[in-house]
Amino acid sequence: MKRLLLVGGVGCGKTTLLQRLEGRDISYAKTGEMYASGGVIDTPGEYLELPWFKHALRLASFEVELVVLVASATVPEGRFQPGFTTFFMPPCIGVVTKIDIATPEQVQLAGNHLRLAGATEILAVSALTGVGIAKLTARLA
Ligand SMILES: Nc1nc2c(ncn2[C@@H]2O[C@H](COP(=O)(O)OP(=O)(O)OP(=O)(O)O)[C@@H](O)[C@H]2O)c(=O)[nH]1
Ligand SMILES: [Mg+2]
Repeated sequence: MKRLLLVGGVGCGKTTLLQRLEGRDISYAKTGEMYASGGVIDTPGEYLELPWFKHALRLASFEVELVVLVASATVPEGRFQPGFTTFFMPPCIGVVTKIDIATPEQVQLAGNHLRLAGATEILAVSALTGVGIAKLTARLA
């Protein structure tokens, strides 16, 4: 798997997605600080949501090959500013999570927010059921 930086709002599903990508058991654990697992850097949602943490995301992005913007399909408002990806040097893709509990319209809306943020491609997954994970894994290989 490529070296990744996972970025997204609080509770959008970054850590659960990482557990799924690594084939580990799914268990909820609030992320309290930025940490690396294998080649993947997982970040607390607060790093995106609280302005004074944002520089830490940019610094971390220098360590990775790909930034993954993660958005929950259940959150109707965008968590990323338009053009947010200009903040990063590596390419940025978008992943819509929690599609198992969302309508197709919600999935579409979350994907639109990610596109507006600058994600060049969007994949939709459920980290809980595994839907879409094979395609994402192939993209990240
Ligand atoms: N139904 C459903 N729930 C999910 C999915 N992914 C995550 N969740 C749930 O969403 C909640 C938050 O998931 P986390 O993976 O901890 O979210 P996070 O983005 O790492 O959150 P922070 O660490 O706070 O930034 C947990 O209760 C997960 O079980 C999914 O694909 N489907
Ligand atoms: Mg987390």
